[in-house]
Amino acid sequence: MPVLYGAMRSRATRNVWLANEIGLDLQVKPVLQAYRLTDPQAADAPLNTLSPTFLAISPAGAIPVLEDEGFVLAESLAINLYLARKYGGDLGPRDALEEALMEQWALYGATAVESFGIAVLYAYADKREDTPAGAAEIAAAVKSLTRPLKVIDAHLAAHGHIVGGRFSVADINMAEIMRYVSGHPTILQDYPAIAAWLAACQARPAFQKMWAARLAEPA
Ligand SMILES: N[C@@H](CCC(=O)N[C@@H](CS)C(=O)NCC(=O)O)C(=O)O
Repeated sequence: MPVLYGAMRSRATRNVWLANEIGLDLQVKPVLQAYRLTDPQAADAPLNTLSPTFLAISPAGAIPVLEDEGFVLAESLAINLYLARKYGGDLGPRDALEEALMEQWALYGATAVESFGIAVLYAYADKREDTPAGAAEIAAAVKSLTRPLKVIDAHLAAHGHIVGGRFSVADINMAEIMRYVSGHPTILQDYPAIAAWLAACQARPAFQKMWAARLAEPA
């Protein structure tokens, strides 16, 4: 059985969502982000991203990490592409062209969208949106997001899904990145195709099951 080292309040959610879609028995072994603990290096600290035993598996000290039949893989989007190819049937690519497109969109989401989405999410989550620094941070992130969100909105308006005209791992990867962006209360009003697609993705039972598990984990 594949094992995922991670926490539900981390990018592991995208892997758990995919596993739920497939019906894959993915065992989640709890590893917390070190910053969530008062003393991550205390002898009785739970397994965390600074624990030597975790660093032996993942030198980058980041979650999630997958272990499958002795094969170790980091990077949440790469993990999803791997799981979809190996276990996901039609959720994965049907051919080399779809595979390339799924990689293209995952990389686009990771490089053009994710960090700005996270900046927005944290500014609101930390209630800094009305401070001068917080407002400036949000404005800068929204500006950087304008071009990629236009591209993705037009793509979804034309095709309905990220790749292949069907729901796939490419939608899960982009939807989880877009979830961070949607931490901004109004930004998606300007991108109606993204808003409709994201709502449909998040209405899926496999997302709802993942989300319930995420909410059940203490912040
Ligand atoms: N690009 C990586 C990012 C991994 C990452 O930064 N994970 C965060 C949690 S979502 C983490 O483990 N942070 C470790 C820490 O801050 O100690 C991925 O997608 O897996």
